[in-house]
Amino acid sequence: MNRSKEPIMVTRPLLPEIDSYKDSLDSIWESKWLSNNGRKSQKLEVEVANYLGVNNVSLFNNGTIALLTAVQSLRLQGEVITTPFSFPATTHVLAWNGIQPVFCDICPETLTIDPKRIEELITARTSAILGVHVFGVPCYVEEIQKIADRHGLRVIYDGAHAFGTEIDGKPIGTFGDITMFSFHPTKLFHTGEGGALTFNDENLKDRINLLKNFGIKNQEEVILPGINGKMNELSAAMGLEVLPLVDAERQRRAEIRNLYCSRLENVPGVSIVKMPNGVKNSEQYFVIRISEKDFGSNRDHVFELLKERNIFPRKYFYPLISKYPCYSALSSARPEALPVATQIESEVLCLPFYGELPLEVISNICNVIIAACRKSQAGSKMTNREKVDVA
Ligand code: T4K
Repeated sequence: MNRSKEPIMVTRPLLPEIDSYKDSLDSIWESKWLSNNGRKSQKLEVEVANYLGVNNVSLFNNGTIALLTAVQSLRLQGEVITTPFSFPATTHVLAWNGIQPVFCDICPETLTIDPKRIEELITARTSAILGVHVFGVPCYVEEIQKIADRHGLRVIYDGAHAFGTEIDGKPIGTFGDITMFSFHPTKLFHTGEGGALTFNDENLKDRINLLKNFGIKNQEEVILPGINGKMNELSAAMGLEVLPLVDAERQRRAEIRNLYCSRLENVPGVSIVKMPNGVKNSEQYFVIRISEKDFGSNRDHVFELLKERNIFPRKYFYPLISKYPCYSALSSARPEALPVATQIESEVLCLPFYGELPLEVISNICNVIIAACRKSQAGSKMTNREKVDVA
């Protein structure tokens, strides 16, 4: 098993050579320009737009403030239909904008918001749909857009995990009104902390850029109640160093994913969260579900077994957002209204997934899971008498 003292985490940041980063810091020192739309962030904005294949990008200091600003920029109000299966930020940005989240169940295959359940949740107060391309798996973007068009709603996507995802060759950041990307160190592409919005409507650019800079139009006019969402130059410098490393990291992660898949594919009770046909994988997470009935024991058991071996997978996204005390009283938060999400939250497990991991470690993780399944199944086939004898 994992004999190294070094813990195996769910992810590790992709880091450039330190000397190369130091060189870019030198140029920041020389310029004495650390923030407020500096040269490095201007350059990164262009490079991110090229990588993501989008026309408009606005960089931010983190993904949460970017999403908060996206909601502001579209002047959303009332209610927004969203998924409970995500990171807290997705729903919190609605609450911070004085909007009531309305939770919609998810699809068992993609774990994204279920378009078949959206329309029944629309009321006169609904202003938008906020979907999450969770683990980089795209939402059903066509169906969602049709619903939005039928009811005059806006569409925002939380694409925190979807850097580089494409659907049939079409970049993920081109769907809906606005897409948010997170550049946190746990993300494939990162800027230390950071994020971005992408959008098709050129007219949104001024409003978004004003909102992320306190609403300052010029030294004499402040025209919107903005926030400080700007990316600083040290983060932008990190981004410029990390971006050229992303494709090789994706390739390496694809190798790791293939090994996980080949070892775990036929383990009873284990299902792998996969990209639908035609989708380019962002390689952000490797996610399995463990069905207790077929596996013989549950997700938490596997989590503990790995932890004992100094391996730390994560139960993203457990608990559901709808179970947080700040949202659980909402009628859409009732577990009966969210049967699929409620089932998934008890099954899901994100396994360690980053390029530096040796394939031997991946194999060892699979061995632990396979052995747990065999042992649990043997145990569940024993009579009670035999179980007492074994104990
Ligand atoms: N929407 C979605 C769907 C998201 O997943 C997120 C963030 C957001 C919105 C908001 O975007 P940001 O505002 O964050 O840009 C981590 C990240 O902090 C968070 O960004 C991410 N999602 C979430 C899925 O994962 P935690 O609470 O699990 O972080 P933490 O500190 O436990 O780190 C996880 C593992 O990563 C550690 O076990 C080790 C490794 N790690 C982490 C950091 C910070 C490192 O190796 N180095 C590091 O510097 O939330």
